[in-house]
Amino acid sequence: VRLARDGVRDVAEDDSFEADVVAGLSRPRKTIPPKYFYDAEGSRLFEAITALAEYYPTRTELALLRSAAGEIAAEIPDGAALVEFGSGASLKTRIVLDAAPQVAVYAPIDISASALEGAAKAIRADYPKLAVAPLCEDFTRALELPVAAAGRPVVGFFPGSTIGNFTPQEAQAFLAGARRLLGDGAAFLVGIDLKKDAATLVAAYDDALGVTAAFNKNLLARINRELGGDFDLDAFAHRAVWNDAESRIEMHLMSLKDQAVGVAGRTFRFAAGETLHTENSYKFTVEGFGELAAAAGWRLERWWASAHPAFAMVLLRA
Ligand code: AVJ
Repeated sequence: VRLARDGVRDVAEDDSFEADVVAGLSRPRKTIPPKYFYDAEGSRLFEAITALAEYYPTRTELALLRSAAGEIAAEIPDGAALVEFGSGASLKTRIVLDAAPQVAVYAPIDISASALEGAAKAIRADYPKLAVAPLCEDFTRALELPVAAAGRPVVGFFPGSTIGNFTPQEAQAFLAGARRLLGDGAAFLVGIDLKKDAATLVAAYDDALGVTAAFNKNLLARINRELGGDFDLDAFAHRAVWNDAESRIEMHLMSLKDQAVGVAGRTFRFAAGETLHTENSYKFTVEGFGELAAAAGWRLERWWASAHPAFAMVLLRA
C-alpha cells in the first residue's frame, strides 16, 4: 500500500487478474469473477446498461433513495462518518449527502484509483464542509477505517445491489467483515434487488440493443488485451438465465463451436455449447436478506421498498 500524491491510498496493481482467469478457466465448469468486468471499457458499458429501458435496478434505486432520503437522513447521527463500499462515481451518495448535512466525514472505498480520485475531487468541490477520506482498496478486504472516522458514529453505505454478485456464503463473510470494520453501534444501508418475475429479470440482463452482451464479451476482450489471449468474440454468445432454485440471474458466455483458446501461454478447450459462467446476480426477499445479515451479526432494523419493479434499501444495525 502506497500513499499517492494527494493522499489517496493506492494498492499495487497485482497479478490477481491473470491468476484468477487461469484458475477459473482450469475448472471443470469454467468461471471468472464478475469484478473483472470493470476496466475502463467495462465501466463505460455498465454506465450504458444503467440507461437501458430493460435495466430497472439503477433508476429504481435512485427513485427509492430520493423518496426515502428524508427518513434515511433521520437515521444518520450528527457528525457521522459515511463509509461507502465500491463508491465508483459516488452519484447515489449525493442523494444521501444532500438530505443529511450532519454527515461530517465521507470515506469512499474503491479499488479504482482513478474513479476514487475523480469522485473525491467532485465531492470536495460540491460539499466544502465535508471531510473526504478516500480508501483505495478492494472493499471486501478493507480492515481499517480512515483516521478521520475515529470516534464518530459510523454509517456504512452499499447501494447498487452489488451484494447480489456474492454467493450467500460470500455475502455473509462480506457482511461479517463490514460489521468488524464499521464497529459496534454502526448502521449499514444496503441496496438489494428483490425477486420478481423471470421475464423482467431476464430482459434486464439480455437487452434488445445487446449492450449487456457487449459488457459480458468485454471480459474476453480484456483478457485478450491484458493477458495476451486470443478469444474470438464472435465464437461466443451471451446468455442470461434465471436460476430459480438459487434465486439468481446467471450470465454466461456460450461457446458456439469446439475450440481452443490461448491465454497467458496456456491453452483452454471449449466444447460446443459449453459455457463460461461470468456472473451471478442474486435476487432477495427482505426476510431472506435479514436472515443472511443476522448470521453476520447484523439486525435488520427497517427498510424501504418500491413495488414495481421491486427493489429495497435496508438499514442494518450492529
Ligand atoms: C453492478 C452487480 C449490480 O448485477 O445487476 C448489470 C451488474 N451485470 N448487468 C447487476 C450487471 C449485468 C450489476 N451489479
